[in-house]
Amino acid sequence: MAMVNMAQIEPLEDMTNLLDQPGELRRRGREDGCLFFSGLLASQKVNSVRTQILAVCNKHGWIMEGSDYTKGVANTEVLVLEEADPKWQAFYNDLQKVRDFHNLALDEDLIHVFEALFGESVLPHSRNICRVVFPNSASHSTPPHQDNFYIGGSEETWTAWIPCGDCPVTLGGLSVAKGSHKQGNLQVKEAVGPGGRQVDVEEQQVWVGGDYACGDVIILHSLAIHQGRDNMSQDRLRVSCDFRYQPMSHPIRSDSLIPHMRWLTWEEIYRNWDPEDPIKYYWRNWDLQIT
Ligand SMILES: O=C(O)CCC(=O)C(=O)O
Repeated sequence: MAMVNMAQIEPLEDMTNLLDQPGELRRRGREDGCLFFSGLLASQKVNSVRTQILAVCNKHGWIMEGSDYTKGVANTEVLVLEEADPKWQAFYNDLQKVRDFHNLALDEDLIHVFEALFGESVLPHSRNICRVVFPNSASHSTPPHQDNFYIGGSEETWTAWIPCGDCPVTLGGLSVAKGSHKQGNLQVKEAVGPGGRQVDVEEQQVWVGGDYACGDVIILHSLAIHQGRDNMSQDRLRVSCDFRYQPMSHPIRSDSLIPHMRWLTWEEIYRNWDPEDPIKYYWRNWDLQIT
């Protein structure tokens, strides 16, 4: 669905300085349900993942012919919407095999943020998500939702939303309803767009959002309402990742460790990776409470 109206939007406020003050970081996290970190990730690393994702887009004919694929200019003859479309499935299966996409979720600086927030060891879920949003797809933007509906397990699970490349407001990006996690689990109804469900948002809700630069990360509590902004660019693909994290001591629902969409197994995803790659099955020897 097209994004819901956001009457009040506060700009993204950088919380990097709170990483040395975990008490204050947790207080802000508890208060707002989201925290933004400017330039947390090395932009070269994120850009490399972006280039690899766009190479898969190019292979599937989503990039304007004759253009430099790394610019992400969409083939305007194609409009692929997530999930139902078999073209999305074919693309997504290739994408899930990209090793550096999964490796980005395990970035040390990202893990450090969650260690500071949780005050204990971090369990990164392996069900990593990538989204590629076409221009002229506003009717299918990600509707306002809470991740806990999809993830289950611990409510103390947080999502890191990472734009792969600069993501000005015109390209879409993520907006979070500030403090909305305090409302608890909300009633869902059917909606068009990724996930296929939405929650209602109060008219006077204050949102957080704005322009993102490559390397920026916003993290949000599993009950925080958030939505994808419409991609209003003329011709650019919006590329982003969603990775999830929780305290290691909390229970995790088993599907959070299964490849997103369940179209492939880990064996299929790992087939062409280095057999000794340490990020394969990184969670298997950990003592987890899998439910
Ligand atoms: O990137 C988007 O459009 C929304 C991502 C999101 O909300 C999610 O995966 O939970």
